[in-house]
Amino acid sequence: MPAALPRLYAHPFSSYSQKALIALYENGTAFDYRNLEDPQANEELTALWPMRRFPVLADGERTVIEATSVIEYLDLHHPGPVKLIPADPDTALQVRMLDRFFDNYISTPQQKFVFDRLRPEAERDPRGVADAGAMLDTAYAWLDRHMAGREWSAGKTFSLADCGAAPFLFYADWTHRIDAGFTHVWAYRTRLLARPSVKRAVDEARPYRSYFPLGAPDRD
Ligand SMILES: N[C@@H](CCC(=O)N[C@@H](CS)C(=O)NCC(=O)O)C(=O)O
Repeated sequence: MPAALPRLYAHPFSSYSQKALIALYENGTAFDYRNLEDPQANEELTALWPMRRFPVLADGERTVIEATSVIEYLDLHHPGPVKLIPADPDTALQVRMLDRFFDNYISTPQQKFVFDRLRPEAERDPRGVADAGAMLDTAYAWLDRHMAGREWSAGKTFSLADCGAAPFLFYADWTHRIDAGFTHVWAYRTRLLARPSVKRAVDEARPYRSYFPLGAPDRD
């Protein structure tokens, strides 16, 4: 009997899900998409990971939480032609560092805006949202300098770091606009969106744009 495919618990509109999906699409990895639109998939997710944050990958006896770890796991156990974690240890270190940058300083403040909007008005945190906006501005400015002369965010090839950068910069601009003066960030965001794996993830998420709590703009 052929081995069961790894199962990815994910939602097409979720940025962290897209991060893992882009890695799967890059390598054409076969997987069972447990789309969280399905209540049954939600029940399975709760049983696997009580935190209920997604994506989660289940592969045989293994459960892998956290999008970064999902991509590291795929690289190790289901490798394909595209090496998302470079073989050279020092380049891999740079990739992991940039991956942390995109999670902590682009996605985390972006999610602050979204989670805050989902709260009842009386429980909102305007100071926290203002701080998140300031963090995004600092992160955009740092990234603009970092991306000068680069095609991808770490090393010379598309990597784990770019898998996260794509959805995070996509939604970050919807949430708290990237200043037009940050030309290197804009060129990078455009390059990411032209990548077939990213384009596919963005297209699959289109039917769910009404879910964006801040109101999806009519672009991208
Ligand atoms: N640290 C997690 C974050 C995952 C995350 O925040 N996922 C969001 C969707 S983009 C989620 O699970 N939202 C549901 C919730 O917060 O209950 C990772 O890297 O995978």
